[in-house]
Amino acid sequence: LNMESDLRRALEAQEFFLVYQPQVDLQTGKIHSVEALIRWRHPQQGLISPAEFIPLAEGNGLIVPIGEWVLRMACQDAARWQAMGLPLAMAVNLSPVQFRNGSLTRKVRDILEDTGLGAEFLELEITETTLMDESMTTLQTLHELQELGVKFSLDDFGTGYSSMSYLTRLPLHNLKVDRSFVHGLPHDAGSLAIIRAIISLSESMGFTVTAEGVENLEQVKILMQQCCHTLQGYYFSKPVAAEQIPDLLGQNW
Ligand code: G
Ligand code: G
Ligand code: MN
Ligand code: NA
Repeated sequence: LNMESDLRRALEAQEFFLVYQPQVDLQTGKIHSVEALIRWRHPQQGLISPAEFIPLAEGNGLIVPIGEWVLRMACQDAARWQAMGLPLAMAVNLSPVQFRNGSLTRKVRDILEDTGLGAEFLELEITETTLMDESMTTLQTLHELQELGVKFSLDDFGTGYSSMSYLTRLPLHNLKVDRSFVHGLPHDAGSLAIIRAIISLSESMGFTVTAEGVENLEQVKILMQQCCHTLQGYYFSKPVAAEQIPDLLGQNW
């Protein structure tokens, strides 16, 4: 039983699929974007979580072709929704390893061209590890992608170790408050203090804020009071198959 060799064949064997989790704009109460999340249906073991196989794929480099497949499928779906008159933005998670590879910009450009999706509808979710990477390739790639017109969202914000100086150096558009802070709401004063600080910081720096892991109405109410821009979590919807997205768009929260 070797997950690594199974992972090598999984792309070709079409064992990966994407699910999409809605992101709700608090001003309108409507879904304005979705986050693409990869799943692996293993022929013997069933569903394997990306928390398990992404680190493995990062270690052996398979994250590069897998990540490219994710981008292509997600952009294809977003372009299809746009053709149906549903102008949803698409958020895609990128691994630091994809930035170090050197061909990311070219791949993103090709995929946008092939699918016809406008760059402004693509939001790349990156982590502090990517921003702290001092390699020339990563820095150059970040700036090339910015030139292309895609947006950057900083994922899991507040859980990294780094200083915050990188926030001024790089072209971010949105901060995603890590779900561990949202989980503390409404009762934990410390979590609330951190969320308020992140929102206040973002306002002064011109970033929007997404709260992830929103699970109940009390959390929604507090995040509204704090003027958080975007909410994501099981309260609104779990990640769903592409076919279910058009129906969810009619919902008004
Ligand atoms: O969807 P789920 O909560 O099981 O995801 C677990 C982790 O896997 C999260 O940290 C998420 O960001 C990551 N993940 C999900 N899909 C992708 C993907 O397509 N690429 C990368 N790099 N990470 C992903
Ligand atoms: O690291 P990243 O933010 O990309 O991870 C997203 C993951 O969070 C997805 O795998 C998704 O399944 C999970 N997730 C989404 N909404 C919720 C939620 O409301 N509560 C919890 N606990 N996890 C969630
Ligand atoms: Mn994410
Ligand atoms: Na996150």
